[in-house]
Amino acid sequence: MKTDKWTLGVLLCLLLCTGGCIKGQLKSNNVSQNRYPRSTNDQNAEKKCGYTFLVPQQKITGPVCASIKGSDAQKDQVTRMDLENLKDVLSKQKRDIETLQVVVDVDGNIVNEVKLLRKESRNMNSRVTQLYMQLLHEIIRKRDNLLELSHLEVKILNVTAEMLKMATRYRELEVKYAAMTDLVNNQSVIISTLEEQCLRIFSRKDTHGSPPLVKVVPQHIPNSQSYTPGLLGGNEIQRDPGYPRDRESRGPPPPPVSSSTRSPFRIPPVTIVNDGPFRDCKQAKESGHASSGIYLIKPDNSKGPMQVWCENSLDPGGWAVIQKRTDGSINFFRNWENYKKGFGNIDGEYWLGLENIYMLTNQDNYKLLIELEDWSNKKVYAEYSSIRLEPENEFYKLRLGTYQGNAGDSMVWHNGKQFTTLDRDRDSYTGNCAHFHKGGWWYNACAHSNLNGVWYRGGHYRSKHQDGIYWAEYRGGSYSLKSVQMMIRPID
Ligand SMILES: [Ca+2]
Repeated sequence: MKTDKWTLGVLLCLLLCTGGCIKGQLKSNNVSQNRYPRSTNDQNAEKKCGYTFLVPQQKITGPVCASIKGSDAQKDQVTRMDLENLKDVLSKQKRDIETLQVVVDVDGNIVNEVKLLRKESRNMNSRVTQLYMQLLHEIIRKRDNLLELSHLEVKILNVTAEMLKMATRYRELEVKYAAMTDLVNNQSVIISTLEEQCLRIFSRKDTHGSPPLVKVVPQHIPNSQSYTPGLLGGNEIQRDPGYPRDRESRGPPPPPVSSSTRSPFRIPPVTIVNDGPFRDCKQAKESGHASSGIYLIKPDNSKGPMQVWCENSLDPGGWAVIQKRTDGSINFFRNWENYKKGFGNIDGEYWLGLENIYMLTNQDNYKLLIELEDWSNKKVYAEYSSIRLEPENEFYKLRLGTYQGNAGDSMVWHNGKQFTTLDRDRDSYTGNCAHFHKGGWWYNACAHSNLNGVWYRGGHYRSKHQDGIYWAEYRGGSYSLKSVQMMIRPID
């Protein structure tokens, strides 16, 4: 043992001499284990420590060998181990990284999916918002509709209530009307009685201060007052030999007319002839126009043409209608200017106009035919051999020739009289006859004929004045005719 200790002491001394400070603890039989590498920086070099080994003196008998190669190999061996360890660590970390990469990849996909989902979510949100707005809009609209509907319902209820009130009122009025009708009927009977008494007492006497009345018992009353269509042959006109024959009534008589409102005249289809203007209807007919209708007529010396209804259904045709009443559709209570220029419908009720009649009747010798029909569809006529009007400065004074016909002469009293309207009084009466008789006419004081009066339905009318369409010598002043027609034609 003493020899070994010595050997170790020598070795340590050599190490101190050649390698500096070796930190460590020397163990027996295991010197190379866990040596630290030599420090190379100066700081460590300054901290070199020194050891003093007290080595027992011994007697060296042989050569001493010192080797430092063993420690360098150990150092290299440590480095490789570290590398291996490091490699292991690295490989482990690499695996961890790969694992993490996989995780990251998976997470990336998830992120993308999340992004997509978020985008979809945003789209869905906007869509939901849009739908929500639409829903709100729809709700508002429905609410408005409901409000409107409720308003309408309220209105309907109000109207219904109003209708019920009106219906009740209507029933009340019906009752009142029935009572009034009874009263009127009773009064009519009384008035008729009184009229008859008056006629007997004051026949042909005019009352002072009121418009003169014409006699209501006509001279030319039909043979049978109670008219029966079957007995008298329908609506055929009673004629004398001079009466122009109705071409369409030749042959068997027409069936009795049941409707009292049927037009008394034939209603031809409205023909509008564009030829012309003609001098008059006679010239138009002679030019080949055989149908009745609206023609353009321009008399000599007239300023312009006028429209006239030319009636060709009566022999010999070529009649220019200057006045026509059929249904009360036209108001004839008009002023001077209206009567001067004319008014109404050419294919219905109309007045040709005083100026036009004046122009026509002064270009040639004309005759006048007046056709009358009562409410039993009986037709009569009055024809005058000539007709002419004087100019406006003479207030269209009427110049008539001699009468013939079966209606009675209710115009002779008006011959030589000027025309009177509600605004131009040229009659012989102290008042204005046009006011009392409700139309313009060649009034005397006042009228035996009033063909421009008020169209009353049914014949006998009740009015304060004699203002119906009457021909006194036919049905009297209190009977309003159903239809009348005044026509002129040049004398052949
Ligand atoms: Ca007068």
